[in-house]
Amino acid sequence: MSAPASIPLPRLSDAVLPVLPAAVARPAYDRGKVTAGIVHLGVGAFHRAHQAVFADDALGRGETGWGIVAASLRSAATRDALAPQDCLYTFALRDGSSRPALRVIGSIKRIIVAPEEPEVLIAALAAPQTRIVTLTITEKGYGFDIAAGRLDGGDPAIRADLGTEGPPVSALGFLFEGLRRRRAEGAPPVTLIPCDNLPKNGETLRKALTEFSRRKEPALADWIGDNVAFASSMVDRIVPGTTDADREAIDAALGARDAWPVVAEPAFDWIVEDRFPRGRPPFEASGVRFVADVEPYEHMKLRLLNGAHTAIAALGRLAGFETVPEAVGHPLVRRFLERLWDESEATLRIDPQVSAEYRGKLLPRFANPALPHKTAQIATDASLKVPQRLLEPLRARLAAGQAADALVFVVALWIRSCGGVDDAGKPFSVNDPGYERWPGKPEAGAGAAATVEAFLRFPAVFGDDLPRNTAFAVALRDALGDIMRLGALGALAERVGA
Ligand code: CS2
Repeated sequence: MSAPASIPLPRLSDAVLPVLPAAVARPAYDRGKVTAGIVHLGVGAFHRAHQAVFADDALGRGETGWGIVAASLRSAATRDALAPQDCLYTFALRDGSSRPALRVIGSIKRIIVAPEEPEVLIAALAAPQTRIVTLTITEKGYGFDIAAGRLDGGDPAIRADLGTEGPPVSALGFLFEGLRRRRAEGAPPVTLIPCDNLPKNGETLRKALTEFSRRKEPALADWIGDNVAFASSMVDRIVPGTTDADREAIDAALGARDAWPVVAEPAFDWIVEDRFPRGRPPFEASGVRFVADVEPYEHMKLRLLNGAHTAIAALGRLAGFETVPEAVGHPLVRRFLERLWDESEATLRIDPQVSAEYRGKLLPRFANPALPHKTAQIATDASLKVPQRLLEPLRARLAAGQAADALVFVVALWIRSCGGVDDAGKPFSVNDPGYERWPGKPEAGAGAAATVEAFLRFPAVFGDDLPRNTAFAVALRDALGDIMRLGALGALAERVGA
C-alpha cells in the first residue's frame, strides 16, 4: 500500500481567515470598507513588520481611512507572493523563549510593481485621500550624497530620471511625478515620512526631492516647500530576511500556505516628528511616539544599535560569524561592543537614563536565538552606513579630544571587509554598489598604509575633514595593520584582552 498523498494546504486568503487556528490573531475589521490613506514605497519585510502592523492596529480599533497601497520600486517578488493571498501575510513575533505569536496582517490593500504600472503608482501618490507617504527604500534609495549635501550624480536611477520625461525609475522620480499631479489637481497637503536609517531622514528627503524638482521643474520645488511636510522618523525593529524554515514552520502553525510571512523581534520603536497638516493615524495607541525633534533618538539608535550591527557585520564576514547571535555569543565580541558603546554613548545628547536603558537591552536583542540575523545581510551597502553609524560619533570624540580606539577599529574592520576575503582566505561577495562604483579602490594586496591612504580619498564616506586629521589616519593604519597581521579576532583580542 502506498502512503496517502498529503493534502495540500489552502493558500492564506480572506476566505481562509475564519478557519485559521484560534491562537492566530487576524483582522476583525471589514477589509472591504478600508480606504487607503497611506502610500508606502518599498514593501520589504521591514515595512511589513513595522508600519503595516501599526496600520493594522488602527484598523482594528475601528479606523477605516488608514489602509496602505504599497509599491515595490523594482522587484515583482512581494506582489507575486502576496497578491494571490489578498495581500494578507503572517507576522511572527519571536522572543526566543516561547512559540512565536502569529498574527495575520490585513492593512495592505494592494501592491503595485512600479516598473509594470508606473501610472498606477503616480495616481496613488496623487490621490486626494492619500495623506501620508512612508518610505523604506534603504539608504541608497534616496540617491543623495550626504557628505556633499547634494544629489548623488553617479546614481544611475537618478541620472535616468533627471534626463527623461518618461516613466520614472527612482523613488525621487515617482514622488516628483506624484506631487506634480497633486499640484495640477489641487490635491491637499501630504506628509512624507522616511523610515530608513539615515540621519535627519526627513530633511535628507526634503533636500533630495527639492534639488531633484528644481532641476526638472523649479516651480514644483517652490510648491513642495508650501504643500509637503517632511517628518523625520527613527525606526527600530530587528527583522531578518524570511527563510524557508520560517515559511515551513508558519505554514504548519497556520494550516495554510503563506508565501511570504515576516518574522521579527518583539521590541520596536517608531518615533516620528509631529508634522501632519491633515491629521494622522492614532498610532500612539500602538506605542508609536510623536515628538517635536527626533534627532536625539535617531543618534542614539544609529550610533548604539546600528553602529554595533555594522561592527558585527564586518567582524562576521572576516571571522566567519554567520549570524548576529553567533557573534555576540563570543565573549571577546561582547567585551568589545561594551567599549564601542562607551565611546558612542558619550557623544549622545539625550537623557543618560534613556540611552543607558536602550543600550542595556541591545545584547539580549542581538542574542535572540530565534532570530538568526545574517551578518551578510547587515553588511550590505556598508559604505552608506559607516558615516552616520561610526564616523559621526568618531568626529564628535575627536573634536572633544577624546580617544576613539573602538570606533577606529570598526572602521578598519569595514575597510578590511571591502577586500572580500575572510581571515581564512575564503572569498565572499561584497554587496555594496556605492563601494563598487568608487573608482579609487586600493590595489589588491596593498598594505595597511596604502589601503588607508586610498580609502581616505573616498569622499562620500570620509568627507573632506577626516582625511586631514593625521592622528586619525595613523590610528586607522595601525588598526588595519593589526587586522591584516592577526586576523579580525586576533586584533580584537589584543584590544580587549584574550
Ligand atoms: C541593520 C538594520 O541591516 C542593517 O543595516 O543594522 O536593519 C537594523 O536591524 C534595524 O535598523 C534595527 O532597527
